[in-house]
Parts: sequence; structure tokens; C-alpha cells
Amino acid sequence: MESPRSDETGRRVGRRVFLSVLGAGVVTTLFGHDIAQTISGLANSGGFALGGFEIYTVTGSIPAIKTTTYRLKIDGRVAQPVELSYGDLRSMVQRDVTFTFTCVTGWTVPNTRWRGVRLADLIDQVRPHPEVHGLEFYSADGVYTDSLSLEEARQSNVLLAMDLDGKPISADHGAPVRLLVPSMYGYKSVKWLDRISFVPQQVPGYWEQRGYPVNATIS
Ligand SMILES: Nc1nc2c(c(=O)[nH]1)N[C@H]1C(S)=C(S)[C@@H](COP(=O)(O)O)O[C@H]1N2
Ligand SMILES: [Mo]
Repeated sequence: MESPRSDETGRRVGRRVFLSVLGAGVVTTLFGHDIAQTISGLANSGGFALGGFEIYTVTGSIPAIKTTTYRLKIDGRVAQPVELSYGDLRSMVQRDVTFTFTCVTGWTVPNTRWRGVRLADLIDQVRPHPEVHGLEFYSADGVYTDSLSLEEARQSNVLLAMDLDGKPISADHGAPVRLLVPSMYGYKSVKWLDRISFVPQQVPGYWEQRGYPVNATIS
């Protein structure tokens, strides 16, 4: 469903795949993520519907990550590299951000309310070296990545989100921690976030290597 092309053919194919997995999405809620893995594997681009969202996973599976063993690695060109547990992140100041979630393929979910740690607070804590201009974000799925410029990453509404609409985010949405960049298309919002690396220059992410713009600002 994620394709840089938006011609009629691409859209029709996208819709057919979407409808064929709708029913299975409901089954997922009842019986857990093994079914989600199978379904998104079949759908190939990994989309099924959940509360207005389409759930994407480029690997075809939904990682199950325990909050008790979760670690977020922050490394690269910084004065203070750290590894943070879920508890560490929860003990930091929690911020709320409400916005319309927008995928570049055309679907939106209005008024999504997210809560978590402001990325700018973590940047202050690790103190990037002067040559840093980019941040790389890695998913625990082992495949998905994206990036921001240091300036974009400091925007006050950029979160490491742990709650959606007052509840811990589900595995489908990237639990226990996902990146959220409200001013940009959804592909910037890396799910199952487990590493942030500070680098001299921004590196194109998964979808950007496949044709989407590195600056994903919604105009
Ligand atoms: N790890 C990972 N993160 C990801 C993706 C993905 O496939 N894998 N898809 C991206 C895209 S294109 C969008 S639109 C959003 C969708 O978020 P959702 O699956 O919670 O609806 O997640 C983004 N983050
Ligand atoms: Mo997307």
C-alpha cells in the first residue's frame, strides 16, 4: 500500500489489498499477534485497519517487546550516551500532544492524543557534539529506520510516545515506545523504537530510500 506512485492502478490495487485484510484485523484483536503476523505477511506491505489507522509493518510481523526488558540506546556523537529503560522514560516529564495523524498514502486520523517524553529533553541530556546535524532512529524490527535533522528533532511537539488516547500504546502501534513527528507524514514516526544515533549528516530512512522525501513536512 505504501508506494511512491499514486496513479489509478496503484490506488486500486492498494484498496483491494486493504479490503481483503479488514476482517482479519478484527480477528487479531481477539486472538493476538500471531494472526497479525500472518495477515500482514500475506498483505505484503503489511496494512490492516485499527480504529481509523492502518497498521503498517514492513517486515510483516509485529514485534512483542516487554516493558520490563525494553531498552532505548542513545549513542553516536554525544557527550553522554545512555541506555534508558521503560521506567527511566516514564520517570521523566510526560508531555501531551494532540494532532491529526496523516499517512502520505491519504488516510488520516483526527484528534489522536499521545503522551510521552519530549525528544528535546533527551537531546539536552545526552549533549550532542557540535558536528551533529542528524539523528537516526532504529526500530526493534531490525529493518525500519528514519531520520530527522537536529533542528527538526528539537521541535517541542516531537515525542517518544508511550500512550495513545490515555492508554499505553498497543504492539500494533509500536509499543512500548514509538517516535512521533506531528508536523510530518506518518512514515517519520518509527514504531518499536529502540535506538537513536546522533550523526554528522542526516541519512535517508527506509521509505526515503524508496522514493519519499527526506523532509516529510505536511504542507
Ligand atoms: N517500524 C515501523 N515503523 C513504521 C512503519 C513500519 O512499517 N514499520 N510504517 C510507518 C508509516 S508509513 C506510517 S503511516 C505509520 C503508521 O502507524 P500505525 O501502524 O500505528 O498506523 O507508521 C510508520 N512507522
Ligand atoms: Mo505511511
